[in-house]
Amino acid sequence: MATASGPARTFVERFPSEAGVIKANLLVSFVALGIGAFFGLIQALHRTDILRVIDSADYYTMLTGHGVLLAIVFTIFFLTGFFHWATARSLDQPAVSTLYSWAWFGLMTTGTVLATIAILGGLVPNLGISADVLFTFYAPLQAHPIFYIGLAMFIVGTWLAGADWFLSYRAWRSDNKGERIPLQMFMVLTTMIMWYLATLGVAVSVVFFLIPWSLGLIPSVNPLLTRTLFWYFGHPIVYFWLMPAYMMWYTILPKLSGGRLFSDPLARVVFLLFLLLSTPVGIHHQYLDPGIAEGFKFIAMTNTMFLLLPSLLTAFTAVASMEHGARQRGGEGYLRWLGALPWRDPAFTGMALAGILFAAGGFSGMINAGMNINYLIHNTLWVPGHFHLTVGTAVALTMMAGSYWLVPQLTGTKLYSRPIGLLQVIMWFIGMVFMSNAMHRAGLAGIPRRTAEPQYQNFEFLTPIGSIFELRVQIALGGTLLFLSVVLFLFNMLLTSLGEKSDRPVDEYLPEPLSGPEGSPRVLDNLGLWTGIAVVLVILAYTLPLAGIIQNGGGLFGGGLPIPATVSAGLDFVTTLVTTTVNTLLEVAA
Ligand code: HEM
Ligand SMILES: [Cu+2]
Repeated sequence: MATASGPARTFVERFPSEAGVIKANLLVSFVALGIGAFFGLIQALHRTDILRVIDSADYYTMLTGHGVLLAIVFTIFFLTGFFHWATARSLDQPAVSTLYSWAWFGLMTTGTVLATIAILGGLVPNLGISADVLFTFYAPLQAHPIFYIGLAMFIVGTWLAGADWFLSYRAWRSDNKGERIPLQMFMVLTTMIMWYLATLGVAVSVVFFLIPWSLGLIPSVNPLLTRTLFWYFGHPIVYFWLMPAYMMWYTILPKLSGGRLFSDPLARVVFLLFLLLSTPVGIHHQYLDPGIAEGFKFIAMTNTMFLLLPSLLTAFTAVASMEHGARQRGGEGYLRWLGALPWRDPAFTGMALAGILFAAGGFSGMINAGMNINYLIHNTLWVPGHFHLTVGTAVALTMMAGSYWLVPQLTGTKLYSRPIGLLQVIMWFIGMVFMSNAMHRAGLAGIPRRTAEPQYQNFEFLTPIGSIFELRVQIALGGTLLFLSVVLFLFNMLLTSLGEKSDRPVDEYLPEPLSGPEGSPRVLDNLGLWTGIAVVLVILAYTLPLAGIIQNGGGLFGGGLPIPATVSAGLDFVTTLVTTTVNTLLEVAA
């Protein structure tokens, strides 16, 4: 880590080639944000029947574009840019090969362009290309092969990006034997290990089932299998979104507040818990799926509740670090210190507001996670209400806020306008309070998600308080504010990057934590060990459900196609192995 006496030069001066790669990643991310937000506005106005500019038949095309461009492209390109920055910065060393960095960026971008062409092709019926499969893309919905191929390229690109950071780490390690892994690097590495583990599921689904099926090489797939493989990846991707945001809350927010991170070892423990617990919980998205035994759903629920722990630890640490900062700035009292925080700084305020809405999202998430109350809100508008607070705000708003501090380091120019930045983050907060609160309430009234026409003939939705019309207006109003907020953000970023060079565009220095890694057990840095445990947990959580889905659900390819003998024998072997191990463990424990 750079120290107070350390290099005063800006990031772009020290690492010009890395800065180039990072800027390219952020550019793709922000373009996706702009297009995705525009689609979001169209949807919000359409399904509330306030303004209709598209045909209802095109709604799924928009919704797929919105989900893919925002939840996959915007977030992940931001992550790859941000992690590239964090790796170079925290190791204080350039990447091993700039050409290699451009190669993974190129692969990810090409994949994204292919998938986007497939999606937008849906708007031009004569083209014969479409991908109206939503961002969850499991069967039985089917897309044009170039959608899946693009997706596969994108994912392989992220794997190569991860390898870039591991190689940097290895180079650093050979010069720094025995030292603790710098905190940001530690966060990058644990996140990527989780990602490698999680993307295996989706890679198998895309390469072995969806691509051959969309090319007509196999006549059918087992829909429940592709769903399960999707959700095997679909829950951990939530942490792939959240980890960069957490990294900002742990390593940047304390500095913006005027203080220092409360505890470095606690941050490490949190990231390790995410590595261990993110993957063996995906079945909690499938509480209503027939074909998965209730017992497995119950196990997924229990694991999910454990997963709350690291998020609560994060909330505690973030608030403690902010309080420390406020007291450094002269804040006093039980709560009066809040007034001493730098509320005029859009980077700080955006992150703080994102944290507040994240807490609300955490509460609605607990409802989703409970196996029985989930039935109440399953597939209703409650669910988008929930995740616009989490990925749509905790992550998206933190990323935008972080950009106000990060981008000047890459362009060497000052932020174009702090007041516009401040207005932007506040607008996002207000817009989201309207949209998400109304979506939650609409969900409780039973209004379904994922439809252009959320009304049934001869049936009226009822709300205990307020009216359905009022909810529709709130969703439309909130959506409009959110869209305008994105416009302001992009405008500010564009003018920042076109601005004049400055010697010191932003204060880049990150202070050391109050409690450093020295006193913490070294086993925390033993990534091999933690990876091993994570793999075991995944095997325990998934072998039996997957075996059941394949053997009782019409085979690997559905439609009663025979399971290849080798696969079947392998499955039998692993199933027996897991059952015997679990039984032995239970006997030993009893
Ligand atoms: C301009 C701001 C935004 C607006 C107006 C907006 C609006 C909407 C609306 C109305 C829906 C529900 C559609 C339906 O179920 O019929 C939706 C779904 C969704 N939104 Fe947003 N949203 C915005 C920003 C975001 C952001 C920043 C993210 C993530 C980073 C996001 C991710 C999603 C996802 C994943 C879905 C679900 C798509 C599906 O069901 O397949 N949205 N959005
Ligand atoms: Cu989940």
